[in-house]
Amino acid sequence: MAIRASQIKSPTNVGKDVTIRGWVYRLRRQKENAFVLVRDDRGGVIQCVFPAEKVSGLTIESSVEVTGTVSQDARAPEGGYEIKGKIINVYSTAGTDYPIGEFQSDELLLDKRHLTLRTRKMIAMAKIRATVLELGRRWFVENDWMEVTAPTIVKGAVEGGSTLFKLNYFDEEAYLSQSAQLYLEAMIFSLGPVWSLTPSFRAEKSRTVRHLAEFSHLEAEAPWITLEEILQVQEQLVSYMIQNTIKARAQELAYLKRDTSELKKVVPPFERLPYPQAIETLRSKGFTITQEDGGKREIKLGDDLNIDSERELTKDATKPIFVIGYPISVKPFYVKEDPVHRGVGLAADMLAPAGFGEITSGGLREDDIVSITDRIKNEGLNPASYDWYLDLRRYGSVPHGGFGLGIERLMRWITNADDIKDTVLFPRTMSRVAP
Ligand code: NSS
Repeated sequence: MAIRASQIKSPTNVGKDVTIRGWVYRLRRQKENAFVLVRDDRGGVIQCVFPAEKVSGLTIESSVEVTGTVSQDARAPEGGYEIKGKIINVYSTAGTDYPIGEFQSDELLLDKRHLTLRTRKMIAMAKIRATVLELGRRWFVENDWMEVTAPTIVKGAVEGGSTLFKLNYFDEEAYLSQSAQLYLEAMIFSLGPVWSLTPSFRAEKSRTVRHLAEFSHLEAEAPWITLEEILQVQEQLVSYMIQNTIKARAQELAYLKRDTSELKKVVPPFERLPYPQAIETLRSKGFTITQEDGGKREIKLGDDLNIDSERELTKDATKPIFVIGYPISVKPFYVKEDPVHRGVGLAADMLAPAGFGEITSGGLREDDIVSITDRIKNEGLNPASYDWYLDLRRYGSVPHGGFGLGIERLMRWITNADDIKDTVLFPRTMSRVAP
């Protein structure tokens, strides 16, 4: 039976015959011998040595099955083991024009993403991503949150109309979901604390290193929860995901040259920074924002935070910071207004340290039928489209809340990736919907 490279590299295998299946990753021919690096189906690589004439027609990325004897040789790359090849079966000889080599433009790598997935960088990313997702699920399971699935074809906006993707749904107008939140809100009445991992879609018209048109959205919602409890869930969840990822994926993070010593510090509690204090800090640093007419002015109370202000607030932080109590004017219709401090939203965003920016957003939901109907109208949305959602306020409304976490935003921070596109296998952006 074929085994993987990592299973082969052990002193106990020396002298034994093994079979490995994979793809030709590198090929170096010398006069007598050829050194064939085979990559197995989980990205492990081992050198196989053959008499040169035995592999004369072999090409990079051909699929092969190699049988041979394991030997230890300090000169062998990838850990000092190699296979002295006896038999090579070629499943399929790859064309000699395999487009991915050592030096390619980022654009070409994205155009050929289906092949770029075979690079070590993408294999490392994919493994870290799988671990991050596994840990997110595990945290919720261990803490008694129930997994649910919400639809991604919907009738209404959650996060504003401007980023909605329209869809012709059997001649009816529908949209791709921006967030599962409204559906999770419906579920808490009979299922208690729930969570979901679904794709969310945003027609983001700006090209940035932290926006995708389709992203993996981890969302949670619970009845009778306080804002402080929502923050605690988030800091525990994020710390758990990070601490266990850096343990489980130390090798892959090292490959990506991610120094994890900073990430080791990410443990609860995270700082809670009241929004007015955040603005005050920015003002004390003379922070300005660009107005619509291109002019600059000093940031003031009432302004939303953008990536630049988030970077300024977190540049010296080692842990994420929660900014709490944003003005409701900059937050969506569903955010609950503080009954004591009018105009203040009972909502918080988690900002990752060192300028990675917002990775979660959440808070309490407006649970009063009159207030939420007004807020829907004020946002220019049609309450009729939200009638089912308003039922949740008509029949046994409860204080409740939750949050959403962008998996790729978290991944970008964990892996220190320059661009969010690096954290997803097939990225979707304003300028890219293929492959
Ligand atoms: O728009 S959010 O800030 N909030 C919501 O969608 C809530 N309805 C979630 C909830 O409470 N259930 O998005 C939440 C997070 C945000 O903090 C980012 O981490 C991520 O989703 N996000 C994105 N990631 C990548 N690309 C884009 N375009 C994007 N938009 C949001």
